[in-house]
Amino acid sequence: MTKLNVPDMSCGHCTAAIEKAIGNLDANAVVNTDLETKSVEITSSLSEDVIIQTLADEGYPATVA
Ligand SMILES: [Cu+2]
Repeated sequence: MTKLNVPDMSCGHCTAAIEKAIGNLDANAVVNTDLETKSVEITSSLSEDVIIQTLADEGYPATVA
């Protein structure tokens, strides 16, 4: 499980975009977003580096929590 801080995640559109981007790469990924803490927990076969790069490409820079 990878836990990330995603400070620019601010609404349902953001969480949907993040879930979709990860889901496009790993259909079996489990993505739990939390707007209150601006954090995302991802359980996936994707590497942490790939996940962070994917979120950055979507416009959501992320750091490991
Ligand atoms: Cu948003």
